[in-house]
Amino acid sequence: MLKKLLITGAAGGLGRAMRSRLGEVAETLRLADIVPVADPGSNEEAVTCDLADAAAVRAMVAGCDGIVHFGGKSVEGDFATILNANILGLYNLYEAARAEGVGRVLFASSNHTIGFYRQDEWLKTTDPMRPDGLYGVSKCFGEALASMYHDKFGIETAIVRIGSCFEEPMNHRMLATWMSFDDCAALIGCIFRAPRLGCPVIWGVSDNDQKWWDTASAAAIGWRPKDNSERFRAALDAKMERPAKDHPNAVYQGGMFTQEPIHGA
Ligand code: NAI
Ligand code: 15L
Repeated sequence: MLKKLLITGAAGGLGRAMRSRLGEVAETLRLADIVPVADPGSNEEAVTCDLADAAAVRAMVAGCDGIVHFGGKSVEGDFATILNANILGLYNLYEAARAEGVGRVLFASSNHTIGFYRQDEWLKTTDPMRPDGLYGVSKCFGEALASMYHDKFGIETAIVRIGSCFEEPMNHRMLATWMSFDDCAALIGCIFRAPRLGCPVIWGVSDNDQKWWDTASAAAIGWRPKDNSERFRAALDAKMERPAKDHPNAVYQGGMFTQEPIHGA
């Protein structure tokens, strides 16, 4: 069990969902975000911190023995925002981890590192990246940064390419990309309990009937996702039309992100 686990982006969707599920991973959770984190409990500390502020990030990391990095811009946006939150912010985080001797990180990467692959393609973690926008490119940078800090300084990172981690899939594409909150929490437990981690890329996806990604690298650390999006299919069919076969949500793994403009250009 960790003494103190830092969760960045703790006020966001995943941070809020994971808070109550990580009691067996760490004695204390340090919950950090650029916006105030609500209602810290007796085993929680709340920290307000902009990832772009190197000194504040160093203070946020000090005293922690693991990091779950959810913080940053989580969808497509203008380059200045992505640059500060996801590129400078991640550099600041790894420099702080190095200075403070934190040895293990979960980096929340994304399926948007490979979003321009088509949905009839089966991917391994070793296939070349095909980002679908500036957000995806920032996650490609993050994966490369994590790899460098592992090779140069021995900091271990689980690079988790999350599909769609929400309460339930919100459209037909997400039947293939969905990861349940419980599977995500179990994955975090496996990452911080593994005797040796290294720097694997792991597809963050549940055991869905429909999927596009080879999850073997997750099995190596003992993660066996249990949920399956199939139970939501009938309700989705009743709620919305399936996308036409030439619609981006039916063609590309990254769905509509492939159609986003370059914001602010
Ligand atoms: P979210 O947008 O709900 O949460 C991100 C949090 O980061 C927010 O609370 C925001 O205030 C904080 N943040 C933004 N800029 C910041 C900065 N400069 N300094 C400090 N904090 C900052 O996103 P969500 O859904 O919780 O995702 C968490 C992470 O997982 C993100 O990095 C996202 O890219 C990644 N991810 C999530 C997926 C999902 O389906 N939920 C899918 C793929 C990746
Ligand atoms: C992501 O990377 C986003 O953070 C999340 O909000 C979803 O859009 C997800 O990908 C997805 O592709 O469904």
